[in-house]
Amino acid sequence: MTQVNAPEFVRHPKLIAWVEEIAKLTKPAKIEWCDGSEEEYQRLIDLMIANGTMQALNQEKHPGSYLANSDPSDVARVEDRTFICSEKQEDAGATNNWEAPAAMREKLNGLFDGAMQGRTMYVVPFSMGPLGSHIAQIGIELTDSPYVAVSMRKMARMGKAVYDVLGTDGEYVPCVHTVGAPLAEGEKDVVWPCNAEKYIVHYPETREIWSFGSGYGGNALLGKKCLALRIASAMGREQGWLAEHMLILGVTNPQGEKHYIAAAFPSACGKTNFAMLIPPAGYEGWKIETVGDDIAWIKPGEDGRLYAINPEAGFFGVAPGTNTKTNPNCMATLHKDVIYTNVAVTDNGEVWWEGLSKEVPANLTNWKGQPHVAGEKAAHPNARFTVAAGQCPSIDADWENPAGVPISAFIFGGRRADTVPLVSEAFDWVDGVYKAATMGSETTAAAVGQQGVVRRDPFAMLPFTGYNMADYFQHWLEVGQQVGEKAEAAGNKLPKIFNVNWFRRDAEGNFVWPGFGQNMRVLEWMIDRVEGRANAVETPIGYVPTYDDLNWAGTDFSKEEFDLITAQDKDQWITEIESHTELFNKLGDRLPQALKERQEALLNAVKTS
Ligand code: O2Y
Ligand code: MN
Repeated sequence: MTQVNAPEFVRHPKLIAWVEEIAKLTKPAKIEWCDGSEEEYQRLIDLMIANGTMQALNQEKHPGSYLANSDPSDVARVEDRTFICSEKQEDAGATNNWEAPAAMREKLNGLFDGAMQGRTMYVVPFSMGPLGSHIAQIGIELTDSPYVAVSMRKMARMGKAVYDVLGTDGEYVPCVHTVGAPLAEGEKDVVWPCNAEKYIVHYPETREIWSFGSGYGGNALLGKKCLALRIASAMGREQGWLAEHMLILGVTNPQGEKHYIAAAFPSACGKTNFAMLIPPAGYEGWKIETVGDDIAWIKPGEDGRLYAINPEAGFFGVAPGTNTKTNPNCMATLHKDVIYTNVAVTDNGEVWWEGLSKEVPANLTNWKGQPHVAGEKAAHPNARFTVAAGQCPSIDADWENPAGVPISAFIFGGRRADTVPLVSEAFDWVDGVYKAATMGSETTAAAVGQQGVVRRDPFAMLPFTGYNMADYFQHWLEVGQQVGEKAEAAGNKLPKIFNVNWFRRDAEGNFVWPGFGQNMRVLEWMIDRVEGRANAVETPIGYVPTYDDLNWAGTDFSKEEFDLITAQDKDQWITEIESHTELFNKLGDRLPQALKERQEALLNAVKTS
């Protein structure tokens, strides 16, 4: 059997025994205990360059940056291969794939048996959240992918110091990952090993993660979607906090007043752009600062406010569409030390993707490593960059504050061509929970499957809730109830809840709202609503601004365009609200009564308007 040889900085007998147990099962040729050092990072990068998994980019243009092209079959999260294995099926609920833990363990034991043969098993210690923070959680990922090991170093706090926090008996989430491509003696490796069969498995009750067959993103970097959302959401339910698919940003007005906002948009709907927004002309003196772009852990404070941390240390953002106009802060973040995946590259070693520039460079090699053909995509639509968050020019001074930042408002936003107006404010917490629970959005390339079809994506958490979605709604209602009571006692207020839709289209199919920096106008109105100084009109679906309630300084966006993007069509809304029944029926008896009542009241209000 492969020698485990734990280094002296690992002082946790149970952990060492677990590594031994997994090594016995997966039979790697070698075990490497990662220490998170720069030397180790560079050695793994060089190893991947030598075996063709990575290529160095032009080091003058992209210092410290590298490109990996995945297998064309392994390019996105695989929702239909993602499982929540709770003892009882109803605890996973109708929106999750489920299998009994014992049956799944048997299946995985078969698949993992010898799965790492001929490969090195890396032991990757990481903390989601600032090291040692009471909000942070520690994970140990065992993986046979050096790409995963180096990516984890950017996306989490990874390295030796994690073992200091763990000590001899600290708790950690065990995460086991294999690309599922054992190498026989003397067999030549492929550049992106993976397996056509994939399993992304979560045991929320024992808090374990097992991933087989993919080397890509959320399927393989197990701290992100698997731990920080699916497992953490289940922990949060037990412990009274929230793990959410949300960006966190700070807004400061010219008077120096600062508010933090958490916003949930479904995958690939502009969370990174919104988190790094630059206020447009007319907003001199305003500042947006970034705490996180994808995940928020939110805990009630004693003062009745909700405090949020970003559990991640990096950004794993969508490259296509990112450019100096749509997201200048992101482009500046990418100035060095980036791992790109599935973007195109010029013959000069510079990266390129659709939307980076108008002109397509000549002599481009596409994400499959072939000469680019005009009219085809050069980068994969889900091509990604992996980069340390600390490099972002708009990073907030408190982004690593272990206590978190206080949240003034939540935003929920889907991608909808019609029906849903630019912005509306919920009447109260329950109404906000209803709106978030029934949010619909057109699907994107972030996950494998049909794109552009409207599906219900409650709280933008459909693929990420680690337990029954109906219980998740109930949890949100209870947090609101409990925090609301504390807030009242302390003279604070619950965060307001808003809905947005940046993606409405006109009759010709063009987007009406310019989005990006212009979203600042909506943010200002929200902040003023929080402060009780902005006007709004009551409509059946919530409070909305009139044209005159938004600040149009520096733009010629017309009232006609505003009317188009804020129109509420009665028939569309009746169809919309009635269509929520499909989700509610799916969730069955555990759906909170308050949400059923809210649907009836809303439908009635729209019908009689
Ligand atoms: O994880 C992936 O493979 C791509 S999807 C993704 C990546 C970063 C942030 N969010 C998402 C998402 O699907 O929400
Ligand atoms: Mn996401």
